[in-house]
Amino acid sequence: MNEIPTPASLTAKDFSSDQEVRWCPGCGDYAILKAVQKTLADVGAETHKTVFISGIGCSSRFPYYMSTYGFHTIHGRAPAIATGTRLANDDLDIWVVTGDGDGMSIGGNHLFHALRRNLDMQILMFNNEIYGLTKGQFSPTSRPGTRSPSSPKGSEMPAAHPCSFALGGGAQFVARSADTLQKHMPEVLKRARAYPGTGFVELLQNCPIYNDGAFDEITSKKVGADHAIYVEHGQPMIFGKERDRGLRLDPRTLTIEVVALGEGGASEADLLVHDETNLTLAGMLSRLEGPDFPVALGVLYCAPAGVKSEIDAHPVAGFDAAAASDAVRAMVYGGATWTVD
Ligand SMILES: Cc1ncc(C[n+]2csc(CCOP(=O)(O)OP(=O)(O)O)c2C)c(N)n1
Ligand code: SF4
Ligand SMILES: [Mg+2]
Repeated sequence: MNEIPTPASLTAKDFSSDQEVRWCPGCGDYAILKAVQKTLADVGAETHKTVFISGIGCSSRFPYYMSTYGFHTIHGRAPAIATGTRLANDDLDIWVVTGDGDGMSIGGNHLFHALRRNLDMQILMFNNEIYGLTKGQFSPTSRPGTRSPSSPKGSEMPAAHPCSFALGGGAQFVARSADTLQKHMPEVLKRARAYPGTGFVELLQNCPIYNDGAFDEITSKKVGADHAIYVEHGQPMIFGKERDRGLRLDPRTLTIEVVALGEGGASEADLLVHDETNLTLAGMLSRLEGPDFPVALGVLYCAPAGVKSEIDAHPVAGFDAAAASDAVRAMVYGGATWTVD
């Protein structure tokens, strides 16, 4: 049991638990853990008012390493537990941690409906494009051709895109960052936390054991600027180490194209300007990928605040959260339990 420090003194370290971290050396999960702990300290979060709820996977071990409340639940079901938690306690800051397998395979249906409901919580999807915990099988987000124990000749399936999936489910806040982006990630996480609904964040995460280097081009200090575009509301879409390329909309085909800036090329005035309230634009950005396009990082979509959650819009008549939690407590401690030694 960890001590509960007073909020005024909380640092990133105070959000770290006393549990031994069991991720492999070099796993991107460490960097995400660090960024989340920093985010919570920065925003003045309180350990006893924060809960991390996960499914199953390497990523889903996350709650053990936080000195907050936590549930390590069952495969793909974290959104259901988080929904119940939200209904029972309006005061908690709720974070769901899921993986590309947990959230997009077995938990796809649950995740989809959680996004539709838009209850106030953050959902972080650690996307390493592989099933890490079960020794490296290809996942729904694995790129075609991925060789793995379950696809020895290379996966033939098209890759699913978590941010596109989230937008399709009606998510009101959708963003993307990556494990090594220690300045970018906390800012994105803060935006998700501040959003008064479900903040969905895809975090590109390196698995050095089973899918090493999947995002090297995007996160590399040397070439990352050529393979990623950091979108910012109200700013023209420029990228490249020399900031010499941009994204332009071809109005005839309604597609995004990469253009060179400067002499003989396009000018800044020709470029798309990011509008994070534009759902159509967010959909296009969510699908950009290499080698022809940079991957979009940042807040892709943030619906104008005031969109009501399903619960706000359709309150459950007569729902009594206290009575419901008493009933659950009575069931859990009601006799048919056992002790595991
Ligand atoms: C009902 C059920 N089916 C299958 C499994 C096996 N299983 C455990 S974790 C996992 C996939 C995890 O992948 P992901 O969510 O991407 O997490 P990662 O380990 O990559 O972080 C699977 C298939 C399980 N534990 N329970
Ligand atoms: S298998 Fe991959 S995702 Fe899992 S802990 Fe090891 S490096 Fe991280
Ligand atoms: Mg995974």
